[in-house]
Amino acid sequence: MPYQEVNFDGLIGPSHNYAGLSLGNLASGAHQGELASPREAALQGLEKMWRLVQRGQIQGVFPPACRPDIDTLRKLGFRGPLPEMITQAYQQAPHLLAACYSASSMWAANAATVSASQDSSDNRLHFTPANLITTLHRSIETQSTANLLKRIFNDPVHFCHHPPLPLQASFADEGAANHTRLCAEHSQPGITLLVYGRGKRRSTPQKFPARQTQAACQALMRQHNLPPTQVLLAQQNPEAIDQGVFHHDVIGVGHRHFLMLHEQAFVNQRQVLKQLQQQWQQLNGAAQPLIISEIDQRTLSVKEAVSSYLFNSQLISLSDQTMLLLAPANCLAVCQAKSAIEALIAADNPVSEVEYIDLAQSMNNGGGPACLRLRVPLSPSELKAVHPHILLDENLYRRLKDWIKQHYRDQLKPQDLADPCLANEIYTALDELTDIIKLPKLYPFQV
Ligand code: SUG
Repeated sequence: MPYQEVNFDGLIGPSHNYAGLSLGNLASGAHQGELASPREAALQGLEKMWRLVQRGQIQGVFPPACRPDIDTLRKLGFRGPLPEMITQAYQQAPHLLAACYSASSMWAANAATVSASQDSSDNRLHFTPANLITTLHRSIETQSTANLLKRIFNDPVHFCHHPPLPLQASFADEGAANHTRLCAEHSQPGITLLVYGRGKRRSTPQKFPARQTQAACQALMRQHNLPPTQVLLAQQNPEAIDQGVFHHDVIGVGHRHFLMLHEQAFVNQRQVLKQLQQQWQQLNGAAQPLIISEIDQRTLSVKEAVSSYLFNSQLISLSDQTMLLLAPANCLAVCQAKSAIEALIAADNPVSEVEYIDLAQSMNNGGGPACLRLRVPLSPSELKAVHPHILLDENLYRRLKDWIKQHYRDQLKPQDLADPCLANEIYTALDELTDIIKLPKLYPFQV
């Protein structure tokens, strides 16, 4: 079996709801307070994973983080047995209760930055869990993500786990959503493109936070022992951030020798892409060109890119030279996005096919297909070292589907978080999940 890029998707947790927690993520703000369906959300996410298995991909499942996060509720000063803490939090600070209940670990693209063993000087795969310090609800994912990654990639011969970057604003880090690995083949060394929104330069967004910093990207590059000639740092266009591009993966996606992005993705974009081509040439010679498809503002405005989430599609290798675009169904409702996809398929590039996928529940919180997955490039022996029971096959797919149907509520609104029964329902569900995926004592309530 050759080297491959394996997607690990966050299984959408039973507390999925619309709490409007993410400033600068337009969908999160627009759907605040609406009725969510955790069951539908989890089934949509699972169907996406299963579709990729059916298309010949290896697909992993990350279990959700434990919610509510009792430890954080305690740190915030709520006391007593859990039902009491929940009541106090709901009465005094419902936004804090919502943060402690958020199912945001589903967006696995923000779980960590991952570097391939071919890119690192010690030939191991490197993981740094993202500190996600820009928002409270996401910052509380880091510790459980770090534990989970160590359980799943549990072999020091192949995998190296770093601590999260310092919990300080100048090291704000949102993981792989701002990271693209470009390579001729997965078995070859690649170029690491790291994108930040806040650096030394003056240009910063005016309305919304820049969630990734230049200093964080530099630290990741050092941690992962990446040769500087194979790394390129680029700054996100602050005007795009102010229009809702809170992560780079909302405006660009790359896979192997193909990069697709909006013309307004970066500051000094022409220069960045020139530099990228030079580094690519130095690494790969002329045998395999890097193909860059830049979509201009007239074809698709930044606003339309954000509403359709076209650039949050996944690119999947179908063969050496052809790729599938797994696009959010929202693209069908934005005619400029649909036309851009048709033009992309007709043009001279590896994208040969599109499939649309309905992820409406996650999309309403600003999470498209690419947000839900963490890409891990794995050699055959590295793949063998991965905890096998989270790799999706028909049996696991069916068991997870039944598990979701049995345990998830069909409807959840932010007020329902005050219901003390919800926490117990979730713990019962998660306890059973750890049996299914054979990860005993994963959650704090189990130890
Ligand atoms: O961090 N939404 C997530 C969406 C993350 C998308 N990921 C990538 N682009 N890779 C976020 O903004 C909303 C939760 C709420 O409002 O309830 C939220 O956290």
